[in-house]
Amino acid sequence: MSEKITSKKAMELEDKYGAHNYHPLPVVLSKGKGPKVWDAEGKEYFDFLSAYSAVNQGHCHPKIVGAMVDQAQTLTLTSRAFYSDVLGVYEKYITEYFGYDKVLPMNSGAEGDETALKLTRKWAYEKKGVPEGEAKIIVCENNFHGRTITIVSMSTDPDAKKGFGPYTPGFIVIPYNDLDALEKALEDPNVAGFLVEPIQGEAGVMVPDEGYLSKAYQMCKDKNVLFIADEVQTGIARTGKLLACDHENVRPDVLILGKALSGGAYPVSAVLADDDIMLTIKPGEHGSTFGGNPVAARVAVAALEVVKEENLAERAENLGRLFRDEMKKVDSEMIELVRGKGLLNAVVIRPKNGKTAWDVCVKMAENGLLAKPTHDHIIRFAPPLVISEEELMQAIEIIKKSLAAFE
Ligand code: IF1
Repeated sequence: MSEKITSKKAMELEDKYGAHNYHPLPVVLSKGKGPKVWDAEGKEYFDFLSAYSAVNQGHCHPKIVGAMVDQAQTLTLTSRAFYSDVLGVYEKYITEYFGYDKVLPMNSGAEGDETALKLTRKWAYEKKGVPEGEAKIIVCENNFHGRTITIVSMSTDPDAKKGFGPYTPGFIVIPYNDLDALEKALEDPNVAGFLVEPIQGEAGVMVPDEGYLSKAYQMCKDKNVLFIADEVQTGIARTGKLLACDHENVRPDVLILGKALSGGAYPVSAVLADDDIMLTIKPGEHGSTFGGNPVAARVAVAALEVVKEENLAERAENLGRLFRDEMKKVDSEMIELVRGKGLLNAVVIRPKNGKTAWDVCVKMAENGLLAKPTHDHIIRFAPPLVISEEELMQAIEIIKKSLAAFE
């Protein structure tokens, strides 16, 4: 297994033996460090996807890897049938870090969302007094919360949803960034929660109007409805604050984290809430074999410490502003729009001579920068937050040069 293979061979193997549920760019990665990755032939790239914002702390961060290796050599898994001497330490750390009474540890982002949905339903029956089986949760059009049956049931994306029914009932879908629609949906007394991404990632980095989150939060409060923030992608310094909700001083009732909670080292997700909500779930009612395992616990503490020690939120805020300013100055007919917050940005591409966002991404890869198109015409630019200003400027030169190739 240690023998190195060529990029060509690696792609052939994935194509032949792996399910065809992805269509990757033709780049085979074999090493990463900080904001950079290298392919099997040793070609160097800036990583402007960061595994969809999981690698905010940079690839193979020594502190995170150090914690992981140390714990892996000591104790990896106990199951939750027993206590471990690191889980409680992590739980104290993360709850104080984000300011909640309790945390429920899971592994993937989708599991975090599922946990939040179950928690919200349980709270509705036990605390709000919604009749059993009648709870509804409001979600937004073009949401992305993962891939489980229930989560695709809330989806409005045909690729994610079609062919996977029958679907889980109990959701009300409203347009994103539409407070009137929210107000109307909140009239239903059986509504238990409003699940929202503070910035819609998969939809193409859709930033809502200023005030949307704070007003939505207040409207939920007025109706005794839980405000549930999916910060799996936006959270942990990516948008220039610790949480994207912090931009509007909103404290979600239920907070979902994933991805960068491990710095990309390990699947770690979490749901945070106060006792009144979290304690409605009792022993035996929810959990997972790996959730909160010792390696995950150590990795998450290290990943969160790195965010503070290296001022990643502030870096994202400043470098993000620089990125958007520089991109707005680029003279290319193919740039229709630049938007985003912190280092979660998107450029909307105007196709030219049949060349689309995909072609631009292929060209950028040739020139040493990796990014991924979403929805045909949008390119997401989200480098690790540890990227230096000098490196960011180098990366911007690559983007300019790549766009110029289509002029
Ligand atoms: C894939 C998108 C990003 C998420 C939010 C929960 C999850 C995600 C807000 C689920 C996951 C991923 C999954 C990844 C692609 C990616 C993605 F393009 F599909 F939408 F990031 F923008 N909530 N997003 O963004 O987390 O279960 O995957 O750990 O390949 O599906 P997960």
